[in-house]
Amino acid sequence: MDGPERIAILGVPTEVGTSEPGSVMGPAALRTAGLVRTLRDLGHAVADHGDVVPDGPADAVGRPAVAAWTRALARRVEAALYAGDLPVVLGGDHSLSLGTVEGAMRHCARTGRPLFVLWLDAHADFNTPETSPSGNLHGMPLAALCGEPGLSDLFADPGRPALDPTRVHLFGLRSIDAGERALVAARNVEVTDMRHIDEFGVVAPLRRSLERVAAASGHLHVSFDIDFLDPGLAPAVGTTVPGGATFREAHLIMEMLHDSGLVGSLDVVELNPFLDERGRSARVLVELVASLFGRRILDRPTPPIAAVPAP
Ligand code: B3U
Ligand code: MN
Ligand code: MN
Repeated sequence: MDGPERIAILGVPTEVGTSEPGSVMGPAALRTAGLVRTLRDLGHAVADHGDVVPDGPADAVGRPAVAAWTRALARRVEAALYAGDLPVVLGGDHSLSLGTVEGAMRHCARTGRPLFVLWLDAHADFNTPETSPSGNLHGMPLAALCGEPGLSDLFADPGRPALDPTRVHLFGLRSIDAGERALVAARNVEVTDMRHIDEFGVVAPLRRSLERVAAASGHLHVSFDIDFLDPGLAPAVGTTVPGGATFREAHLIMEMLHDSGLVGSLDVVELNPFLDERGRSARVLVELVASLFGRRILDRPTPPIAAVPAP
């Protein structure tokens, strides 16, 4: 991401993956909070493509409904990437990432670039129908994408290649179910949990990850679940988990992502405006997305570790 970007905004007003109603209003709230204007003011060419329409009967529920969104969104994301745009997908619950990532994977298959996924989230979203305590599909997208059995009906192409779990980085984890803990370990998913962030900060683990993507000339997809943030900062979320990222931590992550130039697609998910306080959470998200797209305090990137003054 050097200089102005062509950004394609895609709204995905879905809440079929969760039992808490309200995230269907997420795209509208992010637009109301000024997301499009803010990105334009930073000099980017922003096209708001409106809301995606699910590919199937309007009254679908459960897994067929999730699959209908996945099919429609995967096509739109693939087309945006093919056109040279950077898709910014506004959710909607986290099951929509099935579509963003399937679309990005198709694009990567064409370009030959490996896909890496940075999953900013309080949760692992690595449940399967067997391990899930809730049955909610927004707790399963990563397991599905990484090819765990029993979830292939959620994709446009049930025979699609799986996402390599060793190229997935869970960042900000602080709530994980027993079954998904075992799966995440067995599949060698990279994990930076909140304890690690408390002990060592966000810079070292993120930098290591970004260096790996850069060395492989990879496409980095960032999936930003609002519950990555502390609920005191962003209360508009159905499944709040205390002890999340501060504004300063999240802000630095966004600045480092921008400076890396590696981000090829972005989801902003799980904003539930019905639970917000006077638009506070939506505004925080817009601020953070602005930092990811180049808003900075002074014109200086994070220095290399060697240049950081010794304590
Ligand atoms: N792990 C739990 C809770 C959860 C996952 N993602 C969200 N909540 N947002 C589950 O239901 O799978
Ligand atoms: Mn999530
Ligand atoms: Mn979450």
